[in-house]
Amino acid sequence: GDCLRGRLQAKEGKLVLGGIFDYVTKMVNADRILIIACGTSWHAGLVAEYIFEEFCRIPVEVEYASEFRYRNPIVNEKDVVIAISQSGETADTLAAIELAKSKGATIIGVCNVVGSSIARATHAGSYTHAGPEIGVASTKAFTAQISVLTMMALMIAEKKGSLSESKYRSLLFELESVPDKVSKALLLNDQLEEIAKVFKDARNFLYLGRGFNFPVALEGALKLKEISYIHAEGYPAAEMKHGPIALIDEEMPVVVIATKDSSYEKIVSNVQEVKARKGKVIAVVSEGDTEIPKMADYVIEVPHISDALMPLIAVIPLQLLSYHIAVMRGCNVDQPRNLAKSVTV
Ligand code: F1P
Repeated sequence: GDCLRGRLQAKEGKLVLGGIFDYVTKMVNADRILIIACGTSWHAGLVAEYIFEEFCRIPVEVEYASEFRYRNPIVNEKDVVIAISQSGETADTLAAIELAKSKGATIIGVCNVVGSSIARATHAGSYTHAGPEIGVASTKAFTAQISVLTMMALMIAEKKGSLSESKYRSLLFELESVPDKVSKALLLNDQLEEIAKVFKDARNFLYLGRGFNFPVALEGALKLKEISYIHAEGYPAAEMKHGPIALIDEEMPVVVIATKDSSYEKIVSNVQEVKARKGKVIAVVSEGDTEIPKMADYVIEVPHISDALMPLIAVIPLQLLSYHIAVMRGCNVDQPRNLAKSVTV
């Protein structure tokens, strides 16, 4: 039927498929993948863009459903649309799905709530099974969405032959190490509470990241805005020189996601640029890094993992930082003002 069925699982080194199995060929042969979502789910979609293009070599576009639904987009029956939603009830995402469907696209859903409106509106897909989000702001849904989307990309890449067998296997192997690494990242809690004490009265924050970590910078900024009401902006670090650099002075905390990957040397120079303007750098680095810790004011070490999987780990300290700042400012982290769990209008 027209609902989400089954789920993806890594079992004995192979991906076992549920409901999206019927659509694998369609996904493998897609001219492009269009991702639609809102808020945190949109950030998970941006991570997925990088992952799908890297692993599957299929062009990907990511759009805010809230924008897509009101314009006249070019969509056709060769498009595969992935709709991402924690609640499965977001009205903008639902309307965007209906629009894409009316133009003949195949809709794959990534939802958390079983039997939700979005799940029912899609042709097939996968549930994230992250459990209920107690608070309004999405946290574990983000990591669950990225995990599912990564497995989808691996499945397509395997069928397409766009990844070498050894790369495919090593990524699957690394995916299995994620729960342990997330547990380790959660042990950073006390350190983040201390950093939160220093910055709880800041009026603005800047978040920077490159590559797979750029959407993490956006998500870190969104989490801070949503639950602590501090103005925050996320930027690709390379874009800093095109504008946001003007904001940096000794009053500006700059969270830099600077884990070891192919763009590491570039992010080192971004940190230098911030320090040269006396910004306060809070750096998220890979365990054992020695270069950035020499320059940063505060250093948060996370376990190392391949760059494509780093968003799953790097977002944890940013969520904890927002949480502690919000609590210290007396904000209700579970029910932030003006926000609804499901935005149904
Ligand atoms: C999208 C979203 C959430 C945000 C807030 C408002 O929801 O923007 O990311 O935290 O709850 O809605 P969803 O479509 O993922 O349920």
